[in-house]
Amino acid sequence: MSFIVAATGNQHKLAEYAKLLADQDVEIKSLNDFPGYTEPEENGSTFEENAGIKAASASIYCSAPAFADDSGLEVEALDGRPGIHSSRYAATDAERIARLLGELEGKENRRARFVCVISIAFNGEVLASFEGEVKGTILTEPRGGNGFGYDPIFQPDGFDKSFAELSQDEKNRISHRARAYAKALEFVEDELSVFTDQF
Ligand code: ITT
Repeated sequence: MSFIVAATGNQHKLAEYAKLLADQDVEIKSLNDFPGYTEPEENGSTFEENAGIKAASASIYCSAPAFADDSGLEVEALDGRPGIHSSRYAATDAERIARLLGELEGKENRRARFVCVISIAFNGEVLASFEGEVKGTILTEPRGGNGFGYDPIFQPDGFDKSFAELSQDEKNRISHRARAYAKALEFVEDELSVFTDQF
């Protein structure tokens, strides 16, 4: 296998993957290397379905093995919302955070988890999917300027800082994405070539 495509239009995710993959013997390309790609509609009803849709579509367009992640924040007191709708919850990160904090107002239970499912595909077929999670609590107001999305209001268990107060390296040690990635990496290194021999 000569390279793998990180199929995400989210530059923050891409930056996290670039860091995670830096030490590995796997060349990573991004969708920026394949101009003209139109992202597919994420019309699945689970993280896994949506990750598979994104990875399969990119693997066809790029004629290469591709991985994608679908991720989001599940809040207990909101019956798991925003979940797979995390990126569509409002127009901007600030508005998404404001909406979530508003919906949690007056609720005692602030438990939540970030979930990430990474799917790996080739020739339009999903070969494997891997899930990672990190549990924590939702803060009452945003803290910190690093990261993206809901990071400023999520405090992982065992830390007294929000995800946005951690450095990228610290977040990459414990995040849902890093945990899914660690499982996916084993597959990429040990088994992907079985499927991509002709690549
Ligand atoms: P791609 O589909 O192109 O990868 P996206 O941002 O639309 O980019 P998702 O559909 O997987 O990705 O939506 C994930 C959303 O969940 C993301 O936009 C954030 O709002 C939130 N999210 C996921 N991982 C996060 C993280 O590590 N930190 C903060 N928010 C995160």
